[in-house]
Amino acid sequence: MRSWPAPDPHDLPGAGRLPGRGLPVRLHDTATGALAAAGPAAPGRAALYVCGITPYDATHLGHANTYVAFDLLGRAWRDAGHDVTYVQNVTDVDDPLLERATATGVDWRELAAEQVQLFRDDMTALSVVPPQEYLGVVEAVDLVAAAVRDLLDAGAAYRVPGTGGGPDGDVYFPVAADPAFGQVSGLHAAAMRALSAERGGDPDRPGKRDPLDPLLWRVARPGEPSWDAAGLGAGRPGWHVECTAIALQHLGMPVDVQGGGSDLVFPHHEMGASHAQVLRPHAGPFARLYAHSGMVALDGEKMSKSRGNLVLVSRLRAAGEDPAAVRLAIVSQHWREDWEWTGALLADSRERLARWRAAVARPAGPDGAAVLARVRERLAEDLDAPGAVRAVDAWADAALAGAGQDPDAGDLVRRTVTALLGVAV
Ligand code: 5CA
Ligand code: ZN
Repeated sequence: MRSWPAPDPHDLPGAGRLPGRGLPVRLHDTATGALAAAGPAAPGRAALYVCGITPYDATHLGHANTYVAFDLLGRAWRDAGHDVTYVQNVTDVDDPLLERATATGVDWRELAAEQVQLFRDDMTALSVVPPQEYLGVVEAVDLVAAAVRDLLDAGAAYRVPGTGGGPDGDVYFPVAADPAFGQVSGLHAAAMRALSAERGGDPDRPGKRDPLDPLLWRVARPGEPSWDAAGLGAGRPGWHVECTAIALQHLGMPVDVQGGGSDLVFPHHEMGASHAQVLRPHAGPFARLYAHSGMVALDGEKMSKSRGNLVLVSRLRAAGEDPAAVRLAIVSQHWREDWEWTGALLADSRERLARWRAAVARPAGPDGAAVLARVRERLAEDLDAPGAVRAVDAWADAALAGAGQDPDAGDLVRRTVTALLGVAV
């Protein structure tokens, strides 16, 4: 699948475009609950997998928050001298997408194609650096089917009899097959079971060995899309194994960071990691670090497609909003915190952006190198973009008050903010 156009290389870090070099990045790891080094120790290749959208109701501010968060990571890595290999999927076949297509009388392929295009346009507008590999499940069915066959061959998959008139033979993954199961979320069984029911699992389905066992391959049902896969029969992939198969094929194991919103910790990232660890039993954990962004709320509730309380990036753009102000609103929040989208936040960001633009246009200001150093330091410490924003605020206030004699400061701060925060000033 086509991804989206990259920002102008001059607006990105790396390749000596900013003086000096960024610091090694530390991130909060969900699996350990502690800060840890993210990415290679010395400049090298950093492998990032971030779960992509299920293409309907794209792109709301919650989605945007997640992709901007991991874009900050990619930029900090580039600034530290790494080559970033970034892979992202599109869940273009899954129950909620099919349900929405049926409910609205649209072909599911058309719905997905139209929503993915909207997402591409929104990501481009938000200056998000595109993944090198952007893959839909439809394109990856063979890959996923091969992973499911491998699990069956390894004795780490089993078939379940049909229930409620459904066909026999849906394939499930026994969570007991992975000795490290539970390591990503660290949750107890009762919490796992509740989340499984809430987030696409089927803990009450009879015939499973463990209520938590997730679906790997769903045997074809009338009216549902299906693919004929050797050894599996007609059907379609389960959700978690899709991301595992794509990540293993395009990044290998371990990936440096597996990312997504915090609603993916369990079951999605727990199951995805277990699939990979069983498929490659001697390759260590699936990811060296699991990173999860906070949830964005609207009117006191998590922004979600099921609640319908959405603010769409495309609507803001259509209303004439500067995407740089939207991105600044996002980066002024800490990526791991839950936060609330409000009109006041956007208005503040608009005002802040205007102030920054006026400040960098001044003929002189306080030392720009100190701002670059402070922004790098804040980003390296668990992507503290709000700390970086405060540093730029302080500099801009001083510059606008006429302080400082550095004639290069405006240009350096403009390049710092554009390259590291991805906010075009
Ligand atoms: N296709 C799957 C991942 S393989 C999926 O979760 N798609 S999604 O469209 O539902 O979400 C895409 C990304 O946005 C996920 O990382 C999810 O955690 C994140 N996300 C969804 N809602 C919010 C929200 N309200 N706030 C922050 N992030 C969110
Ligand atoms: Zn995923």
